[in-house]
Amino acid sequence: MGEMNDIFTLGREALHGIEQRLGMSRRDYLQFCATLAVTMGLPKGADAAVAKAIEAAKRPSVIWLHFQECTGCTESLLRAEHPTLEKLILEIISLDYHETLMAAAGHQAEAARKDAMKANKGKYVLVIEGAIPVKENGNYCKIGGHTAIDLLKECAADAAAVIAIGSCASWGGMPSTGPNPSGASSVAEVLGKPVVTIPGCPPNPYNFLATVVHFLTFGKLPEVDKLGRPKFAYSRLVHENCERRAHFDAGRFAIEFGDAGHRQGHCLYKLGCKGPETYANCPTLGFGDAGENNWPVGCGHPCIGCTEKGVGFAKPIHQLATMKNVAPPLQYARIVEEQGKGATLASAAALAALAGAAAGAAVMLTRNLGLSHAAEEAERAKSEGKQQDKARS
Ligand code: FSX
Ligand code: SF4
Ligand code: F3S
Repeated sequence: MGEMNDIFTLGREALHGIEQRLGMSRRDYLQFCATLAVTMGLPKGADAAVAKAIEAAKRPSVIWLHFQECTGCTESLLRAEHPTLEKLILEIISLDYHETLMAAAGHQAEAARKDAMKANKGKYVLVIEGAIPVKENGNYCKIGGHTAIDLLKECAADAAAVIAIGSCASWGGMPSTGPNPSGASSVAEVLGKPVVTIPGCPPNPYNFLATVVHFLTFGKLPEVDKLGRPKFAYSRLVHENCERRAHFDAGRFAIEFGDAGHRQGHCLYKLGCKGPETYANCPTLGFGDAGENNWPVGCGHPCIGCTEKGVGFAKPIHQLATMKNVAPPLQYARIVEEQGKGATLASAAALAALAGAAAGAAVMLTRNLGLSHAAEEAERAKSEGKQQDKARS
């Protein structure tokens, strides 16, 4: 009950204030905080800390720059229902510069950016959407007469935190697709230092929201992996949490779009699904608050690996994914571990035998999975031919 008490110790007045500010009921607000805390993988009770931080924190100033991209990142944020972007802008962050959403244009807009940077020097969060073209001295992307390279460097110099949102800003994304004529590069490459990245094309807005709220709650950005991705969102393969995984394990695959397997929700691996080599929380989080299954595989399309550098926009869409884990672990931890007993010779031998069998099985599995579409089709035609012959005789 400790955690329950925590969340209920939030002052009624504060909650009433939140009700007014965000236009959501107390219940919805607490639910929203709990969802964000769970998204971040925070321990029990953290929902209260999140709620208190949002309630009390001065809204951090956010400067949002657009470079080479499609604005899908912003669009996906606009589709986040809890809270709507409008509430997010006005109540959780102070979005002082955003080219798509601001009414100002031209010199007025430039002035707004400079003013926000000056007023919040060393404290603002800089969000970059889009890749930065570096070929021809950056001439492929200019805003207000400045190259994306210069704008990024200028705005990053006094930022408290830099977040690269979307795959374009995180690692080049779509604009960097070979032969990458403009030299589209990531934020980290241009700044020459690591930044937090929220890849995805577009990324899930909750991963961005959770990152900002983490900053608000704890005064620092969340723990990240080697590619700068928050671990709470990118530490599991899509394949690990996919609702079609049972079909994969049972060898039931869709072979082409619209076939019986596809209609029955079978695994999309043979259509090129990159879930087995892509780290993201899409299957567990879903998109657009439209209910469960609202993510690429849930809608019947293979994952293209949009969050994964070297996979999305790099590998052909229908190329088979590289399997990272083809076999289940050899051994699961016991629920109650016996103390003080080393492995006996017999158990070591049994384990070694198991390992051999598993390796063999893995090779077979990989071979089977590697059957080309054409070979599969030929096999199918052959068996159908045999059946027809049978029926005739
Ligand atoms: Fe588009 Fe964003 Fe893709 Fe890129 O999202 S959805 S091209 S990741 O930068 O606008
Ligand atoms: Fe899901 Fe794709 Fe893995 Fe199949 S291959 S289980 S569709 S993630
Ligand atoms: Fe992207 Fe794959 Fe998720 S395509 S949105 S990482 S399911």
